[in-house]
Amino acid sequence: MKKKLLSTILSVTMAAALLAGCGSSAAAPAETAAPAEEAAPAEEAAPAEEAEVVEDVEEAAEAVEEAAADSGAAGDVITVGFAQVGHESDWRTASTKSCQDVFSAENGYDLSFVDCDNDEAAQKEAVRSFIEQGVDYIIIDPIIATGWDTVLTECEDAGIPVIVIDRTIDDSDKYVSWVGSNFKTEGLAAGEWLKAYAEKQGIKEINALVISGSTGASAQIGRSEGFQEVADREGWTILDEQTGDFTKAGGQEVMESYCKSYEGKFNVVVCQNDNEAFGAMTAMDNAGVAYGPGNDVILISFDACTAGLEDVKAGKISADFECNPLAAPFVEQVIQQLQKGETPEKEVYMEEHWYALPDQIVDFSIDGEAQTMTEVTDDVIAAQY
Ligand code: GZL
Repeated sequence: MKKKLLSTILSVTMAAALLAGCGSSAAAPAETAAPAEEAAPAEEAAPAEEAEVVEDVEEAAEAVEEAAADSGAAGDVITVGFAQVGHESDWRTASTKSCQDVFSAENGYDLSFVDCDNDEAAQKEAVRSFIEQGVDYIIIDPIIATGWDTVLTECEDAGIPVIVIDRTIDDSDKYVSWVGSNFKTEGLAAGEWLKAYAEKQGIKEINALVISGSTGASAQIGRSEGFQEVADREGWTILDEQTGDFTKAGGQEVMESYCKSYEGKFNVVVCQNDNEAFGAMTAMDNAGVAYGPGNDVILISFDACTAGLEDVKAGKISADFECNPLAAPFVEQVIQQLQKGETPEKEVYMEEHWYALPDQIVDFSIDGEAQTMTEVTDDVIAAQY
C-alpha cells in the first residue's frame, strides 16, 4: 500500500499543481512539478474558472485523503501479489489457502491473488500486472522452472522483491528467497523405499510405470530424477513415463493407456502426486488390475494430502511421499525480515514425512542418511492438510 499511496499522492499532487498552474499563480511545489514537457507554465496557460480549479483541486485532495485514510486505516498495509500455478490438485488448494490465510487484511496485508491455471504466459502477465500495481512484494510459484530472467529483471528494475514458493526457478537468481521442498529427495525417498520394500517382500524384478507431473515443473524434474537414479542403480526397468499434469484426469488417462499397452507387464506404478494416483486407481479398477499391499501392483504417490493418506489407510497406496504445501508462514517470515531491513536465507526447506501402513514401513536411507517413516493412523489423517 505504501507504494500505491505514494504514487497516488504524487500523481494527485502533480494534477493539482497542473490545474493550479492553469488557474492561479501558485507554482507547483518543486518536488512534484510535472516533467517539463508536460507542465503548462502558469503565465502561458489560459486561467481556468477559479471554481473549476478549486473543485478539481478539492477532488485531487480528496483522492489523497482517501488514499491516506485507506493506508492509515489499514496501518502500514503490505501489498503482496501472488501468481499461483493454478488449481490442479488438493495440494494446490492447500497451498493457496495457506497463502490467503497468512496474507490476510487482518494480518496487515493486501493480497492480489492470481490463479494462473497452469498457463505460463498468464503467469508472466500476472507478475507484470503486480509491477504495474506497484505492490510491495511479489510471490511466484513458477509453473515451470525456466523462462523467468526477463520478468524477474523487470521486478528488480521496479524495486519489487520477489519470493519464490514451492517450485523452483532454475534460469535466474533475481529473487530474494525460495521456500519449498527438495523434490529430488522426494524421488530418492520413493526409490530407496521401493528397494527396501521389494527386498522385504522378496520381489526380484521391478517393472515400473511412471505418471509424471507437469513437464518442466521442478517438482516433476526432481521426482523423476531421484527415482530414476535409484532405478538405474538397482537395474529396474521403467517401462514408460508420461505426464499426467498433476491432475486426476491426467492420471486416469495415462493409466488407461498403460493398462492397454503394458497389460500384465508391470508391478509398480509411480504417480507424482495424489490426484494422478486417484485417476490411476480408477483406471486400474476399470481394467481389473489389483493394486495395493498384497496385490499385483505397488502404487506409490507423492504429496500425502489428506485424501492420499486415506487411500494409504485403505490399503490402496502403498507409500505416500509428502510435499508440504504450507509454506506461506515461512514466506511471511521472509517478508517481515525484509521489512526490518534484514537479509533472509536464500533457500528455506520445508519439513517432509514419508507415510505408510505398518506392514509397508521399512528401514531405508537416502545418501547414507537413515529415514523415518510415519504410520498412517486416523489421527495422522485428521492432522494432515
Ligand atoms: C510440488 C507442487 C506440485 C504438487 C502437485 O511442490 O508444485 O504441484 O506435487 C501440484 O500436487 O500440482
